[in-house]
Amino acid sequence: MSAKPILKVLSGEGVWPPPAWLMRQAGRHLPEYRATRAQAGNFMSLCLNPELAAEVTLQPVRRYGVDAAILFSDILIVPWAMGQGLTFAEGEGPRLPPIRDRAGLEALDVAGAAAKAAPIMETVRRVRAALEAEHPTTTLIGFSGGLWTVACYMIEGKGGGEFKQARRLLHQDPAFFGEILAKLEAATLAYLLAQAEAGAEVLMIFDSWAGQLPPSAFRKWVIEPTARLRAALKAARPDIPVIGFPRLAGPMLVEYAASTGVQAVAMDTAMDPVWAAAHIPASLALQGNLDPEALLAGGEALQREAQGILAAMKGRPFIFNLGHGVEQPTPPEHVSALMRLLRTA
Ligand code: 1CP
Repeated sequence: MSAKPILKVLSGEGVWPPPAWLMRQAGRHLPEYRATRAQAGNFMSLCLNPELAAEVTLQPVRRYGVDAAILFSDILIVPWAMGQGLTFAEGEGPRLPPIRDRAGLEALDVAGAAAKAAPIMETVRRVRAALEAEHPTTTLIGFSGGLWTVACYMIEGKGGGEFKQARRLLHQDPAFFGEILAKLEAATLAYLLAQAEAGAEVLMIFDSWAGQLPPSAFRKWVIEPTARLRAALKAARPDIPVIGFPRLAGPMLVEYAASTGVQAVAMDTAMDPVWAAAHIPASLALQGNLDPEALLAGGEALQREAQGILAAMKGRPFIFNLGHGVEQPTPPEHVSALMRLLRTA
C-alpha cells in the first residue's frame, strides 16, 4: 500500500484529514512564480524549459506542503505539438489559427507530436526525482485537456467566449468534427502515456467546457471519448489512476462517473457537495470544490465554505481542492490558512 495519501484515496481508501492540492497552485498568485516566469520570458518558453518548469511545479509544494504537484504545462500543448500555432498574448489568453476546413485538419501532425512534447517529459522526470528526494509523500499529477475542451480552442482559435463555432460544427458537420477529435485523441493518448512513463503517478483530464453541451452531445463528445481514453490508458498502465473534471456537468456528473472508468471526479464550484455525495458511489473518490473567490476573500468566508465541504465529504474517499483555479490576486497567506484548517480537520 502506498504511503502517499492521494494514491490511497484514489485506490478507494478513506483518508482523514483529507489530502489537498489546488488547481493552478503554481501560478501568478505566487511571487516566486512571477520571478521564475520573468526569467523564462513568456509562458510558452516557461512550459518548454524543463529546469524552470520543474521549479515552478515544486514551488507550491515547498511553500504550502500540498499533497500533490501538478505538472506545470497547459492543455493546449497537445495542439501546439501537432503543429497548430499557439501564442499567449499578455493578459489575453491563448490564440491559435482556428481549424475550420480540411486543410487545417490535414495539417495536424500526430506522429510528430511526441518529439515536440519531449521537453515536457523532461520536466516530469525532474519533478518526480525531486519529490522522491525531498517530498516522498507528495504525488505527481500529469494531465491533458478533455478532447471536447481542447477541440473548442482548436476550432474557435481562442478562449473567453461560449465556443459557438465549435458547438455549431459538431451539430452541422459531426463527421468532420469527429475527424478532428480522432487526431486529437491519438495525440492526447500518446502524450498522457509519455507522462506516465516519465514519472507521473496520476493523470487528470480537464474538460473545462463540458458544461456547454446538451446531454446527447455530452454523451458523444465528453463521456465516450473519455471512456475510450481511459480504457486505452488502463490497457497500457493499469497502475495509473485517472481524475476526470467535466466542469459544469451538473447532473450529467452521475453518468460521467458511472461510464468513463475514472477513479475520481473533480467537482466544479457550482456543484453541491451534498448532492454529489448522495449521487456518486463511494467507490469513486470526489475532489473539490472550494470557490476560488472564497479563498481569495479569506477569513470567515473561507472557513465557513471549507467546513461545509468537509462536512459533506467526511466518511468517503476525498481530495480537497478548489472548484476552479486559484485567482491571481489571492494572498498566499489565505492558502496557508486553508492548509492549516485542513490539517486539523
Ligand atoms: O501568463 C501566464 O502565467 C499564463 C497563465 C496560465 C497558466 C499558469 C495559462 C494560460 N495556463 C497555465 C497553466 C495551466 N493550465 C496548468 C498548470 C498547472 C496548475 O494547475 O497549477 C493547468 C493544469 C492548465 C489547464 C488549462 N489551461 C485549462 C483547464 C483548467 C481550467 O482552468 O479550466 C484550460 C481551460 C486552459 C487554457 C488556458 N491556458 C491559459 C489560460 C489563460 C487559459 C484559459 C483561457 C480561457 O479563458 O479560455
